[in-house]
Amino acid sequence: MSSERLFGVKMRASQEGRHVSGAERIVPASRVAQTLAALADRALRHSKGEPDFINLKADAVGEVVRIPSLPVSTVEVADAAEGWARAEEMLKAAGVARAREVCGLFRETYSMRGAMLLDADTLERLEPNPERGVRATNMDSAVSSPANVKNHFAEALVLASKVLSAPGIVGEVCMSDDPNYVTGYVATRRFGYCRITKLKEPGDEAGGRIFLYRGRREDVAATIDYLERRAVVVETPSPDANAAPRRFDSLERELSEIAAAGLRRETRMVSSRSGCHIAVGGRTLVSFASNDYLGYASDAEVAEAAADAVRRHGTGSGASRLVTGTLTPHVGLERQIAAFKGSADSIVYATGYMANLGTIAALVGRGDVVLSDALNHASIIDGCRLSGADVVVYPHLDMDALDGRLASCRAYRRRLAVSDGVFSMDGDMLDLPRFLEVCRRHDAFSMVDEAHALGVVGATGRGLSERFACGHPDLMMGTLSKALGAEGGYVAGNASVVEYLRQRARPFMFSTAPDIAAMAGAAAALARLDGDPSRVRRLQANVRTFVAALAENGIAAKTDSAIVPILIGDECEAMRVSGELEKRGFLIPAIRYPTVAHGAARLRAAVRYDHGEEDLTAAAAAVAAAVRQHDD
Ligand code: WAQ
Ligand code: MG
Repeated sequence: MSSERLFGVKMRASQEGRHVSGAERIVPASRVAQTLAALADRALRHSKGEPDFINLKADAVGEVVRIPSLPVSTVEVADAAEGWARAEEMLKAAGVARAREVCGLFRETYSMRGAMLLDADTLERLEPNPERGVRATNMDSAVSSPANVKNHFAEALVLASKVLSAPGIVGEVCMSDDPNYVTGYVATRRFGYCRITKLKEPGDEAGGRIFLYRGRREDVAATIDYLERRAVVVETPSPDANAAPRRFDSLERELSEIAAAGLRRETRMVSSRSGCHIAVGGRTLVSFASNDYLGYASDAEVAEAAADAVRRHGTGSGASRLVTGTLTPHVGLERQIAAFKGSADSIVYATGYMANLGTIAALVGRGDVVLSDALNHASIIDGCRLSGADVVVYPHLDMDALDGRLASCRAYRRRLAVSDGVFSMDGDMLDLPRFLEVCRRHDAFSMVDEAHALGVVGATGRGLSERFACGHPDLMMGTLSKALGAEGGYVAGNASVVEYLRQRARPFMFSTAPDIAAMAGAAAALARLDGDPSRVRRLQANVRTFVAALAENGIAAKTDSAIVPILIGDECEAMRVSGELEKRGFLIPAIRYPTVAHGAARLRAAVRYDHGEEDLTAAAAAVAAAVRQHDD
């Protein structure tokens, strides 16, 4: 715009006192006349009816603030209910904890001409006139558009960009009152302007806006003054603008899409030690969320062994295992694991993830093939990808399919079949004897991940070979972080396999040796498990009690381990049920995509040896109540 004087040109039209249409522009003096004419034309042709009163005016505006337009993204939804669920999720992700209540207040805006101004945290209404609300005016786009037709999207984007640039405003929710316009939006500082394709059904005349404010009460007046009086021109930043960093935009857009799809994850801070009762956000919850099945993560004797090792060896080993990082606790633990698993040797890695990644990528490469169960853990999938070998995914637990695919893989140099022993999100178990028989017949390496089997499966917790009274796979992978309560991963096997991994597994070669406290803690826990399987028996009895209690409450669940999945399906519904359980004092997390398939969201309850019978029966009843609460 030139140095000519600028005018705010406004139109407002009504019929028998009822608001019909309104619009505004900021234009230079030379365009005031034509803009007034175009706005009058627009008022006369509004779909809501013919006005009997048209108010046109043009005021000179003071200094104009130029601001960038909010970034735009779109969420496709099937219906208005889903649209509001997404709106709520997004507000929550942007830091509005009481998003549900905010959306619940929306219908109170229907009768207002302006927007409801809410304190984002206390939900107090801050408009001086609650019947009228607060109106954002004196704004326009830097890009001129025809003034005689309404472009809902362009005008809403200008309004939202101004509103979110106002001091203290953290979000806006909007639904048009045009009965033919069902797309609405949520605008937040964090995610920008997110269009939601359906917030109401066609034909519905209801519409409104909520502005969310966070700040001091004494600054509200200045915010309203900015919204109502400050002249703002919204620019669409050109791609080569060097001012605003554009490289973060695509990240933020993707984050808003994650939130809108109900897939945002939040970390939760636990202030107590691991246990079946944990303190979260000032409350004590009965936890079904930990893999510390046997309670060794907070066992005093185990902790003392770890502390003692740190006192003797220090906090870090200062080098990789192959340089000077191999200390007594590493060697001791590797021997102990081998003895417990009945194998010749074992190798320890810093995490279970690295154990799978490093082992698979070391064992197979280009010219080899790896056959992997469709529901294997992410660390196995990533190891397969990293290896460069051809990857053949066979249907979950389908040993005939594995057999058939191995038969057509004879030409490869090496064949590796890899499966979870206990599947971490389904709790079901591999038929190990069948798996071994198929692998041997095709001379394929067999690898089984016993992360959730060690300490859980078999009369003394030794895993699948004990449970089925059969032989061992070539590579028995497991973790130190679940039933052993520490951190790390291992692979047990014969001398040549383990030696080969020491020479070839890159996470082993190129990481600093695993943490001493974790080695000593795992060793102490393993010694306890080896000496006394009573906790394993209690755990197994608890699982039976819990599954039976669920069944008594009409909830079908089954498991071969301590992981009890309760299938829900829809991601948002799973989140709702889990949230409801938390209100009732039970922490049973919802598991969603990408951990499980889209539409296969579930609750995942992990049973511990120290859950009391009362914890288990009360939790089962709460699950049933929370699931059913939805139906009414
Ligand atoms: N300031 C505050 N609130 C307002 C204003 C304003 N300037 N204008 C309208 N409202 C309130 C009022 O309560 C209306 O009932 C409600 O908002 C909706 O107004 O990306 O057309 O003019 O495609 O119907 C969204 C576009 C269009 C979404 C929104 O709003 C997209 C729209 P309407
Ligand atoms: Mg309204």
